[in-house]
Amino acid sequence: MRPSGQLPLTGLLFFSLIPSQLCQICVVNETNFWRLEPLINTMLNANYTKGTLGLNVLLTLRLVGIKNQSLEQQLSQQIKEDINSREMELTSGELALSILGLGACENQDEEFIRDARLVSKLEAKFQAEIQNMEAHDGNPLTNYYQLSLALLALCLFNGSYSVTSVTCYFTPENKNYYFEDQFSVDTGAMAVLALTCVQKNTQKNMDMNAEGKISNYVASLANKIQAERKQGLFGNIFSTGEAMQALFVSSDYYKNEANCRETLRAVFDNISRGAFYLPITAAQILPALMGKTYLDVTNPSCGLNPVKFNTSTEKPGTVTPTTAPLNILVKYSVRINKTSHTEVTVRKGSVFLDVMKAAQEKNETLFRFTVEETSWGPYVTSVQGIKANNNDRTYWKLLSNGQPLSQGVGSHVVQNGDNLEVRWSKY
Ligand code: CBY
Repeated sequence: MRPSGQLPLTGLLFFSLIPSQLCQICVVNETNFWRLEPLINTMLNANYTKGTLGLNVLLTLRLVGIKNQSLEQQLSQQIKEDINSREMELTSGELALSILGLGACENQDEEFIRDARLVSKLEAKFQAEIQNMEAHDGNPLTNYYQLSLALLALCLFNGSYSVTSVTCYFTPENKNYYFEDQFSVDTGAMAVLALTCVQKNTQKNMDMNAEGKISNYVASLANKIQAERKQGLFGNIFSTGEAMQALFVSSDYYKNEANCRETLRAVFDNISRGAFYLPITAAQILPALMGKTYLDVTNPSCGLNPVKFNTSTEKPGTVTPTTAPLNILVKYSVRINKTSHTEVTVRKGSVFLDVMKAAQEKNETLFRFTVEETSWGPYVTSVQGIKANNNDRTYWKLLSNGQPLSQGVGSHVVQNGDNLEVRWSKY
């Protein structure tokens, strides 16, 4: 065959190898990079006291190609130490994120993944989640967001999982995709990414039945995500980055440029209002804005073409108020079967947690509570000694003026006259 005759064929082959997702990505162009700088600075200037706090950040730095060797090294070191010292306590999602971050874009940490046998340990944690569902009315040890992260990491890093379990547990009707009948966009998005990876893998084995089911799940979950669209966002601002990733790999939504413009406008608006001041929030939205998805972590082109941003090394300081601090008065209540009310005075600019502390000081019996530190800030684990429990799907729900909050107790700033509530609930 003449060499020239091969050219069109090679070209065809080349184009057929480009993942179809490439045409459907909604990405921030270089002239708008400055709008992303607050996200980068948040990640670069935060204090990472524990390995788990930096999990999403390491993954994003590598995936997006933000070169900062000293931070990368510090985070990877902390994560490894965390794995060595508290391997048994790590949840499935934490271990999955560790593998994704350590293993992203081919680097020396792969050796650690292999030597510490992280993938087989994740297989065991994934199994334990399924066993817990079997023993406790379909409730996993953690949640479906973490189960999806685990499946994604197993799929990308050649772990084993049973396709039958996947088709059985990941049906879009499963209750674990919902919290109090509300579809969880974060959860659905992570499941779409995991199932898309599985779909590509099963294609090799030609199991037509499972393949068909999984592609139906992906399509149905992508529709549910799109049904949660509100002014360009999906769910809320904190689920939008992962929802974008899911839509990149599963739908034509961003083929329409107007859809992309609408999402980016809403996201830029939130960036300028300081919505992403927690490192995890910045880390979860940035990959999508740079046109990346978590499926790219094992892509040979991962981390190539590093991006250059203008970064500052200023620690995000607290804003000094221009006027003297004022006090505000808020109502606070704890609702179990009956409701206990109080009123407390706190400084202007206080967060929900400050109100809870003030109430606790007034009446320890009624308002005592415990929190656990997470990468999202403090999570309320118990009030009046009553503890949230995943096996029963119970939790302490936060509300202000009757509306559920979209931020945790450490972030939500309260206003004068607010009616705040923590309510014993089932999700
Ligand atoms: N990550 C996880 O395991 C968390 C998964 C997640 C879907 C997560 C949101 C999404 C994400 N991107 O990480 C999630 N929340 C879950 C699963 C849960 C449940 C936790 C219990 C379980 N089974 O694991 C539960 C109980 C339903 C839940 N979230 C409760 C709450 C409320 C916490 C109140 C408290 N007791 O402190 C709260 C404040 C809602 C409320 N009004 O009560 C809440 N979650 C919020 C607001 C959020 C968002 C945080 C946004 C922010 N800026 O602080 C969230 C991003 C997140 C974290 N929850 Co939940 C969802 C959103 O608004 N988009 C894996 C791990 C390895 O990191």
